[in-house]
Amino acid sequence: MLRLRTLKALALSASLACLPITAVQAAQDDVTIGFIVKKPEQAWFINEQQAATELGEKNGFEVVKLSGVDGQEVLSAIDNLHSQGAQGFVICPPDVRLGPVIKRRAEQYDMKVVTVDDRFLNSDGEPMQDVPHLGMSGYKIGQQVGNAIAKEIEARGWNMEDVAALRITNYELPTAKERTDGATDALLDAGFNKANIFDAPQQNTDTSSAFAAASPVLSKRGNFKHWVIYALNEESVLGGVRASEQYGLAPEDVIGVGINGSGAAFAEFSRENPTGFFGTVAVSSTMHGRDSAENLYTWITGGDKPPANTETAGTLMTRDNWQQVREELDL
Ligand code: FCA
Repeated sequence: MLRLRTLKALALSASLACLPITAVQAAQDDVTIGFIVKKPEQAWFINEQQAATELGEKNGFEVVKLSGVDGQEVLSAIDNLHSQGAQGFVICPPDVRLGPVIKRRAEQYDMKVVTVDDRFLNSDGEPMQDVPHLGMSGYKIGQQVGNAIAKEIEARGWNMEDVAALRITNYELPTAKERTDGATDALLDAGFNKANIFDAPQQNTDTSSAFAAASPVLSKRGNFKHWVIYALNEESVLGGVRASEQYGLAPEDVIGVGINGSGAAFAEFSRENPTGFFGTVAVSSTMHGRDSAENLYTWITGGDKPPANTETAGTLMTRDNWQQVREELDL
């Protein structure tokens, strides 16, 4: 690999004569960064890593894609990056409370670190302001979810008072809480009955943990005919929708709205018949992957430290417009 990189550097320097000074310096720096994600099998994270890799190919730096499903795997991923000569990494951590440990390990190796999606917490449970972060504006995107659900309740002519909400929660993760809080507030503002909101706390941020959390809640509240479902992401809403199907609810009695706009949603919208998964607030995972990697690369090559917190916005994607939104968001 080293030889390949040297060749790449030579080829680059041969074609650098006409580029501005900064580009010349950056290319000669021979930069390698890591991109560590908590759920490497999920389409959202695959796309982020892919976008970072493509940016690296374009700008002449190397991106090493790594999995960090728990603290131990993250620490060995950092060791691995150090042995490859990496100068820093982007990470979506498996547990935000690992922030101080991850930062310390990075500092030992003189590596720079930025977070994407899930922001590190310090030992007081506060966001670590000194680690640059890029992620969703959780509360606002949550409100979009709540508004989309309220609008669809109206479109279906349901009586708001008789509708139950399956709120799949993950209060360990601040961005998750912000998202479900935003959705709840928007629903309450639209006249939803607070007493009809039932919590299904999930242990993780994936479909199977949401399914496991949702099933008992549905069985316990069998008196409701109409259900709405929301959670921190579409993978979890899909878990809730699958549980509603297993419980015997018809798709027309369920309105699930997720967040992300990744391959999981595309697969659902591509099914021949509509399911209870009505929509998702799509955010560009391409942009998250690309911009976080670019921020880090700029910082490593002598540019400014990225801002403490960059918040991104979303667009509602449904069965009707998903292909168009997908294109707009470069997904
Ligand atoms: C969290 C969720 C992901 C995605 C990301 C932006 O990490 O688990 O599904 O929504 O935030």
